[in-house]
Formats: sequence, structure tokens, C-alpha cells
Amino acid sequence: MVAPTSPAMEEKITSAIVERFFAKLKDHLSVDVAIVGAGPSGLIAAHDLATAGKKVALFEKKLAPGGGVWGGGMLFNEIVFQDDALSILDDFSITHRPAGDGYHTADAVEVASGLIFGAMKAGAALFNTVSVEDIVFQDGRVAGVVINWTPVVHMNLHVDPLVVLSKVVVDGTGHPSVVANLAARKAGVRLDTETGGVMGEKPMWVEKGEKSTVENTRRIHPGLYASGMAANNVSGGFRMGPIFGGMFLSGRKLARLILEDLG
Ligand code: 48F
Repeated sequence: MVAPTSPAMEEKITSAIVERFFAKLKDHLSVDVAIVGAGPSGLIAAHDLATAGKKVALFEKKLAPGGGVWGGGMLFNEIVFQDDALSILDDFSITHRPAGDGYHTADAVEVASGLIFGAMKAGAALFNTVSVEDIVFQDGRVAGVVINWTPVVHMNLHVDPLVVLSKVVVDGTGHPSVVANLAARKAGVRLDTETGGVMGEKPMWVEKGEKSTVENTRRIHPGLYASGMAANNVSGGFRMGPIFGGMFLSGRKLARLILEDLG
């Protein structure tokens, strides 16, 4: 029998996956912006930053990026926007329908998949099933993220993580504001909030919550920014429920601020 000259199909498939994945990871071990959490605000910021030519890596602990978008309100998979967020939906070619009085709806699944597709097409790299479990903190600033596979974290395995360095880290982790909490607790820094710490989200008040989501989107420590619901949790804003205009505008504002700061 003649020995095969090319690798077996099984080997070819496996080596293609391994080579491409490790090339992608290696190319993103040092980035301009590391975004923690691929919810709507993180995905929109990633899209805008990558479009502007920045090297962006998104780390999402779940298998499916998209955060709180998929389930709409209470699993009814439609979400609501105000007029001022429509241009962002249009940028991602996401269909929307008027619902009267300046409100609009969009299919939650189309929104989630559209934002993911748009961010990646713009050039952001997305590492899913990867949890950020710590930050890099050097010379008084947040300088990167410490990552591990989510199943490793869930199974409590005693496995050391890896590190990605970045000029800027974004806390886009939603309600728990994981990164800001790490900075306050482990690095012991004063955040740029009224109390110097993570203030915690207030109960629901839609109008105020929508406004404060955008207002609270900002740099909270050298090297660290907060977006979306994380920004509100850090700075003590009201909860807004299943309306997404503020989240979208937060992502866009965040990208603008980071671009101004990075130059
Ligand atoms: O919460 P989330 O959707 O982020 P957001 O951009 O949007 C909030 C809305 O979806 C909704 C709302 C609208 O009115 O209030 O809640 O603020 O997505 C946050 C993402 O971060 C991931 C999490 O799985 C989710 O997809 N995440 C959380 N902790 C980590 C993380 C972590 N430690 N490492 C990586 N990803």
C-alpha cells in the first residue's frame, strides 16, 4: 500500500483550527482596547473603535456573545429603541419598525446577531467562552486583563490564567461591573465616582436610567472605562429595563471618548 502524501483529512481539519486560533490569539496579546463583555454597548464600541483602526479584542465569558439582547423583555424577543438610537441600528443594517411616539422595535435575535457580525466585520477579534478573572495593574493604571476559559473558572480548576495587555480596558460586563469591582477591591484604587467606589445600581426609573447610562459612560480610572449597565452600576444610576437606546448610545460615546484619549 502507498503511504498518503498529504495529511489525513482529520489532521488537516484539526491543524487548520489550531493554527488559525493561535495566530488570532497571538495577534491580540497586546491590543489598543480590551473590552470585557460582548453585550450591546461593548459590541458597538468594538465596531466603532475597530472601524477607526484600533486593535480591539472582546472577551465574552459565555459561548454566545450578545449579552442581554437575545431574550428581549422577559423572553419576548423584541426590543425597544428611541429615535436617537436609530442611526446606530442603520449602521449595522438592522431592521426596525416604528411603534409610535418616537419608539421603535427590532427583533432581538436580529439585533444580537447583527451587532456581533458588525463588530467582527469591522475588525474586532472576539474571544468567547473566555472569562476575565483579574486585571493587570501597573504604575497606577489598569494595563490589561487576566483571562481564563470559562469552564476552568466554573469548575474551580487550579489552572493559572493568561494575560492580554492593553492601552485601555473597558468594563462592559453589565450589572455586576466585574472589572470596576476588581479595580476597587484588588488594586484598592479610588474610582472616579462620588464615593470613590462602585456605588451600585438604583431601582428602575426608565427615563433617568436611560440618561444616566450615557452620562455615566466614561473613564473611571486611568486605563479603565465603563460602558452600558456596568457604567450605571459603577456610578449609581437607575435601572432602565428592556429599552436599549441608552445602551447603544453608551457604546458609541465610549468609542468616541477612547479615540479622543488614545489619539
Ligand atoms: O449586560 P450586557 O448585555 O451588557 P450591556 O452592554 O447591556 C445591558 C443590556 O443588555 C441589558 C439592559 C438593557 O436595558 O439593561 O441588561 O451593559 O452584557 C454583558 C456581557 O458581559 C459578559 C456577560 O456574559 C454578558 O454577555 N461578562 C460578564 N462578566 C464577564 C463577562 C467576565 N468576567 N468576563 C467576560 N465576560
